[in-house]
Amino acid sequence: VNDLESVVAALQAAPTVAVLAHVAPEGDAIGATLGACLALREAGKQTGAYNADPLPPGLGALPGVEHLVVGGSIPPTYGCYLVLDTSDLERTGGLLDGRAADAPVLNVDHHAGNTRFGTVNWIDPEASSAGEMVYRALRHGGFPITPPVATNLYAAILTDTGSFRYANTTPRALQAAADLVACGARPEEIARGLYRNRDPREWRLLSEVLAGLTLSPDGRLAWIQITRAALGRAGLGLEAAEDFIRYPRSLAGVQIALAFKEVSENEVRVSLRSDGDLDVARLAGQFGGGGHRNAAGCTLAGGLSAVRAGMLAAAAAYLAGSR
Ligand SMILES: [Mn+2]
Repeated sequence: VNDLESVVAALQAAPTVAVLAHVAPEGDAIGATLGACLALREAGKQTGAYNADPLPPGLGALPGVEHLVVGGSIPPTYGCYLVLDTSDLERTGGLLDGRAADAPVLNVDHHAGNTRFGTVNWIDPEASSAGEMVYRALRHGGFPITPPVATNLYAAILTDTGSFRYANTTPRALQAAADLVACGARPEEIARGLYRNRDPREWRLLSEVLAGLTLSPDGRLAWIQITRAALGRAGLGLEAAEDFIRYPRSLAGVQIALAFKEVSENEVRVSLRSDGDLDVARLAGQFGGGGHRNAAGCTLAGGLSAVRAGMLAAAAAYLAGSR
């Protein structure tokens, strides 16, 4: 019995399943959560979808999003917990704290650094996304893939492959996406929901953030910062800046892009992006974080300028060592 089969068997056996994913969620976390939740519900199970943090813009149109419970805790009535896209227990944001001791935790994730915190652990770093893994589990278990399920899983794959542009755009990812379209996912509608459904305040925040875009003297590092003050002026939360890192990343010659997000006066969340062999998960790991080779993050205690200086020095040292 392999890990995929153990997950499928546990899902088939469980009458009640709580589905959740990591804090500061994006399209993969939420699409995989809702896709799994709706499919299990369709199969006659009592399910619930949970996340510790508010949704970033663009995800409000996903089918079933009205069922998602944000913040708070999960009622202790579930017999099984399906945790998606979450590399370690801490990144559930405490959602598992009230669970019954005998309820299995199914850990389904594609982060290579996953800490295997589950009762069953199915970790596949080759998978493009948690959405692709949920798709494989549903197919393997003969669960129904209705149009709303397909829509969520397609949105998950679309998000984590950068709209089928990143190195994880594998034959398997594309085959899953093709099958999901055959099951009723509508690519044009999903892309419009994710990328063309924006609030003007986001672009006002973006313009302020991009005004501060900075490159290292050698042009290999680029970074932005999202301050509490700028968020306050825009009237938005940090989740609005979730994908701003794409702009420093898109610059010619930039090998590592960073976004410094001021969570509070004394806490900064850092997002990192790279291409090819440059492993920003290792870099984030030096600061207690993790992620994928080309997309990672960490949270540091300290003020914005101190955190930024320390992180940029580490990134420069890493680049110097990899020349
Ligand atoms: Mn993911």
